[in-house]
Amino acid sequence: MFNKNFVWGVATASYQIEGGAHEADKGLNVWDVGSATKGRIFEGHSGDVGCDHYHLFKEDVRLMKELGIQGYRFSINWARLIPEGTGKISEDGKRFYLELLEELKQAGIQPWVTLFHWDYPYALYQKGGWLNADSPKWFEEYAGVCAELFSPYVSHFILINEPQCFLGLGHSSGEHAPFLKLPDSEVMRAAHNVLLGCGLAEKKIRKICGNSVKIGTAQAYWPALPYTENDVELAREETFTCHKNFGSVNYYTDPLLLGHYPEDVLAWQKECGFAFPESDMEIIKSKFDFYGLNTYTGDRVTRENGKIVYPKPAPTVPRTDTRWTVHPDAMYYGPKFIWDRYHLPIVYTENGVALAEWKDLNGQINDDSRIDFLKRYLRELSRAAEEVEIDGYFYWSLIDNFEWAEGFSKKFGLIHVDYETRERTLKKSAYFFKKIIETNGEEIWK
Ligand code: PNW
Repeated sequence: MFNKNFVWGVATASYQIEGGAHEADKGLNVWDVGSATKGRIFEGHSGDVGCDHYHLFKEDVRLMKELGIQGYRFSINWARLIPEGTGKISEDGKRFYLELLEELKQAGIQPWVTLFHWDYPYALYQKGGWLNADSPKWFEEYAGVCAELFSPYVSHFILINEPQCFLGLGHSSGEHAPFLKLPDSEVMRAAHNVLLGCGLAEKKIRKICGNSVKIGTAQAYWPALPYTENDVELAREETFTCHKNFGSVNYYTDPLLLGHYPEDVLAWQKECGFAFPESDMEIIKSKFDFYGLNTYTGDRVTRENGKIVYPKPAPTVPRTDTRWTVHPDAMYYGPKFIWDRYHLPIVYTENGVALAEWKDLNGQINDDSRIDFLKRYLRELSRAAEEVEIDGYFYWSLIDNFEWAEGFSKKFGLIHVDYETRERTLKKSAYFFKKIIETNGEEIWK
């Protein structure tokens, strides 16, 4: 059972859907520049036009309304609003987001606004990006502008999306823009600046908005899962172990919410010669209203000869089109581990599935596997909701879109897009999601 104020929503991100990369005085971001670089993105795709949401947002809001969507999570393209990243505000950027927010208001849809979903202003990147000691202040200024301009409309601000990805994939392994492969000590510095930026932004938004908005982040969360009830504690411990990489949630949310880095991260930082003044932790420590989780699956773990191991999933375990396993109990154990550690209401800011699908000869997308995925994952989530507070679920994504390094080849949407005509078509799963919303989740048991 989901609580009676549960929010059923859908999520998107600016670079993945907007297009309009060169409209008006918009500044470039690292993805605009990166995706122009051959060889990095599947078959040379780019988000230059994308779903053309920049021009078609009214239609997209109309479709959301038709589906009964209650919350819409989208992100602001920093360089569309502030072309140089700091300083002058673009009139066109401001107009675009205010029109979108007005449209959502008319449709009765709550806006959940992500400030940073990876499209970092190129002008700031050229000054060192997150490695520059001023970068936390740049982010604070931007957050302040968004709060001043948009807070009359906004119910929730999500400061950042998935530091695990834009630091781990963007600054360490080089798979995502800005395609850097920095030494660990430098990535730690960038991560620390991101955390300082979040701490400053949280305080800035509170100062401007008081309690009129709720604040959180969205974390990429891939929990370790047990095979049996006997392995639950092992899975919990493994979920919060960093293993000298940037992928865990507690690397970021222990500092933000508990006021200190995890022990194993501190040891790793020391080993790499990365240090910071202790007073930074006071800036970083924040008061969030909810804990946003993006979960697609998790990895099963067990112990062999006293050591934690990740056995290869059996070939019978279903895989999605991104090859991720279908492990619905990620939505049961995952939120329980987070609740026990942080005691904050949980919101699923993303969950969804990519399928290899296409319009059939009758012009329909009969994505029964997506419906099955929703049932399986939401059944586990409803089980967790009996034990811990879960306040919302945002399906990723409203619409097929630019899936980063995979270009348009991976389709997560409830809505299909013809990338030549930009025509939208509701998939079968969209109608199923509509019924889920109408019944506050009861539809998943049918
Ligand atoms: C999230 N992983 O990314 C992002 O927030 C979205 O922008 C994206 O489209 C969506 O999930 C689907 O991929 C992730 O491999 C990308 O661990 C990769 C991973 C996790 C999340």
